[in-house]
Parts: sequence; structure tokens; C-alpha cells
Amino acid sequence: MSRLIIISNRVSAPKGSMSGAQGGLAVALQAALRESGGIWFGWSGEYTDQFTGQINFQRNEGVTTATVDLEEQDIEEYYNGYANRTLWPLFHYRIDLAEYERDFAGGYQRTNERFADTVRPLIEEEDVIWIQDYHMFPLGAELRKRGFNNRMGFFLHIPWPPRRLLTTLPEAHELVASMFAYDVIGFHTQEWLESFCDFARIELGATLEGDGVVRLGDRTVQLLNCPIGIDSQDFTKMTNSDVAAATFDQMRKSAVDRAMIVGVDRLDYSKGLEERFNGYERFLEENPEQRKEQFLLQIAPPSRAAVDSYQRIRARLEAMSGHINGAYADLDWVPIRYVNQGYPRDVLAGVYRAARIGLVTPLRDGMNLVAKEFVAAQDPEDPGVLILSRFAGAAAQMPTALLVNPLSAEEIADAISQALVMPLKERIERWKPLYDNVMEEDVSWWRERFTAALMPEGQLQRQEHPA
Ligand code: GDG
Repeated sequence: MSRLIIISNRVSAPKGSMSGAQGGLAVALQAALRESGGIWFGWSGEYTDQFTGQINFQRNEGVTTATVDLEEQDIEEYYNGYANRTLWPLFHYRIDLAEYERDFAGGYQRTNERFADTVRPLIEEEDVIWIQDYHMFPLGAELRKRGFNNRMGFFLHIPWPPRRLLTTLPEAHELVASMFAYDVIGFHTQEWLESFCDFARIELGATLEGDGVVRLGDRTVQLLNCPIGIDSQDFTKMTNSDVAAATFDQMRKSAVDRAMIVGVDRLDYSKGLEERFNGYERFLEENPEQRKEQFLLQIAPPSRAAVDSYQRIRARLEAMSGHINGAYADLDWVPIRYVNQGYPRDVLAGVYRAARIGLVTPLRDGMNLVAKEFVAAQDPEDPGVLILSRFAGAAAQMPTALLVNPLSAEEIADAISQALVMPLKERIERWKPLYDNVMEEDVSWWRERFTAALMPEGQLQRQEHPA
């Protein structure tokens, strides 16, 4: 029987042990850990003057977490540096924002070695490892160097960039070659999977062995198209909660018969917020008769404030929303409600349900869970319309949304105008297949699909646990 060891930059503690909101991903991973009696390992979120590798264990509701403190310099170079100033912009096609610094690359490598040294003694012979996301590409190879021969998987939550963009990264070849330490690599879409394959084949000389299997030297990796979903049942419960119902009433009252368009995004340049505001302004300009029938609520909690590109986009969005409101607002109406803070998930569920349009227009996004949450929260008798970027991974599963090019202000403007007058019958016809997909391909489906590829038949010890 194998235990599953999950490794990610931050560890999400089980319900009750922290006051923070629970994401669907954390819940799904905790369920997998409970089933296998495994461990979740990562950074504690705390700093230490001198790295010691001392592990802090916590056990809560059948899940064991193991965390380690890092030095401030590690976080500066590995997390704020290489992960968020180099890889994040590059992997979202923004080489104009990517910073290529040897100190960042060095700190990223050092911190991954520290993680490998720290976690290695926790791993037993039959354990299976599942590493999450771009903070930890080389961790698998570091574990192999330390004599770990068991099954090891990696899941990438962000896009994989086209080969020519990735060749701008000075360490690209080593980084991708190191990923052949994994047995399974999962992506949200076939497109990201194929871009990985292109790089491995053309730049490294890897060969395809059919069925998503790629060989480099004596290592083969199984590539898996494995789109993540939300915790649909939990989100449905949240939508039916008292808090969501009260929020719904409050929003409808404050909308005074106007249609609400909603956007919910971390304040991040990849989410296309400036382009969205441009598109919205274009809609206001071109559709004077529809103008005062609607308003846009944009919720954008600040994120990664230590990185300057995030401070800059925050300032630009403040200026843009101020400009649009200044140019178009009237005595009894303001076009944009721009809110720079986060809300509990049950409040968000009520907001989604009160909206006539969900506006989800990232320039690039690995998947985008807001699109799925919006769909899950709708009233089946009177559902809202999802306007979705073609460049979000979610678009592959959501063909009946109104798909737009987020760089085209005209396409965004036209889609808003069309959604506002869309007849109920068409709204239902478009929404129903989206809803069926969100309910079926949920986060448990994702997790089981990945672990099935990672673990040979029946290897994961299964136990029933009450919800
Ligand atoms: C990465 C990839 C991929 C947002 N505002 C509030 C709040 N949120 C929640 C949303 C949603 C989550 O945050 C955001 O998820 P996304 O998928 O939209 O985006 P990233 O954070 O960039 O996530 C992405 C994902 O990983 C999973 O693989 O889909 O492509 O970039 O759940 O609801 N939650 C609360 N208050 C807020 O104000 N509680």
C-alpha cells in the first residue's frame, strides 16, 4: 500500500486549523491524503535567520502536514524572484515582464535542493510523490539524485508557453530536461501538453513513443491532459447557503433592476483586467441605449504586492476605473464598481448568482476556476451568460460560452451587448452543457484521473471517510 506525499510551495491546512478560506484544490488534495494516510509538505510561510531544515508536523482531521521555514533570501530569490518575476510572466507569454537574473535562478535551485534535503527522510520505500506547480520544476530531479526511485508525478497549474518563447529563458534546457525525472506530468489542456512536447522534441531531441509518452535518454514520461475542476458539490452547497441568499438579495436590491456584470480575479496582469476595462468602455461608447441598463462589478483582491509589475497594474486599474466612471457616470448611476478586496466564498457564490453576465477574460490562464464557479452558481431557470477568453484553459471544456479574444476591445464590447439581450431559451441552451461539464469533471474527477495515471492499479490505499 502506498502513501501519497504531496509537495507544493504553500501547504493548506485542513478545515478548523486555520481561519483562512478553503480552496477546492486544497480540499481535493486533503481528501487524497486522507485516503492514503499521506503527508503534505511545503514552506511554512515563516522565515528563519539560518536554514535548519527542521520540520514542523501537524495532524488535523486525518491529514498530516509537514512544513519548513525558509530564509528571507530564499523567498526573495526563489518565490518573489524566479517563480513570480521570471517563470510566471514567461509562462503567461509576457517576456516583456520576465526578469532573467542569475541570482533568481540560483536561489530557485538552492531552495529546491533544500526542499529535497528536508523531505527526503520522510519518504518511505512505497510512497508515491505528487509535486504541484512551477515553483518546483527541479524538485523531482533533486529527489532522484538523493536516491528516490519510486513513482513521481508533477502537475502544472499554469500554461506551458510556446517553444520559441521558452528558449528566451537562459536555463530552459536544463529545466525541461530535469522534468524527465517525473513519471507523469499533467497539464490542464492538450495545447499546453503539446507545447511541452514541442520543446522536449525540438530543443532536447526527445522522442515520442505514442500515447503521450516521451523519451529522453533512458527516462520516459507520460504526459497527461488533465483539466482541473472545482469542488462542485461544495460550491452548490455554498450557493444554497443563507449567506449566499442574503448576498443575492443585497446585490439585486443595490442593482435596482439593472443587469450586473461580474468579474472576480486576483489582481494579476495575466487576468486581462486592463483589456477588460477597455472592452467595457468600448461597449459604453458604442451602445448608449444599453448603457444605463447595466453596471460592472469588478472584484480584484491584491496579490503578490512585493513584485513591482503588480503595483504598477494596480495603479493603472485605479486610473482606468476612475477615468471611465468620470466620463460616463450620471446622477443615479455609476458604470464600474471596482473593489480591491477579497470576500468569503459563500458571499462570492451569492454575487455570481445575482449576476446576468460573468466576464472572464484572462490573456492567458492555465485553467480559470472563476468561470466554473460562475456557471455552478447560476439559477437553472434563469441562468446568466458566461463571456470567456479563448485563451483560458477552461475554454476547451466550455465551447458554449460566448468565447472572445480578450485583446480585442470590440469582441468584448459586442459580447456584452449580445449577452444583455440574449433570450432566456438561448441562455439555458448555452449554460446547461457548461453546468453538466462543471458538475462531472470536478476536482475529484481531476485528482482521481491524475492519481490513476501515477499509481499502478489499486496501489493507493482506499478508505471511506465521512464527508
Ligand atoms: C492558478 C492558475 C488555475 C478570487 N477572489 C476571491 C477568491 N478568489 C478565488 C476564486 C477562485 C480562485 O481564487 C482563483 O482561481 P483561478 O483559477 O481563477 O486563478 P489562479 O489563482 O491564478 O490559479 C489557474 C488554478 O491555479 C488551478 O489550477 O485554474 O489558471 O493561474 O477559486 O474564487 N476567493 C475568495 N475571495 C475572493 O475575493 N474567497
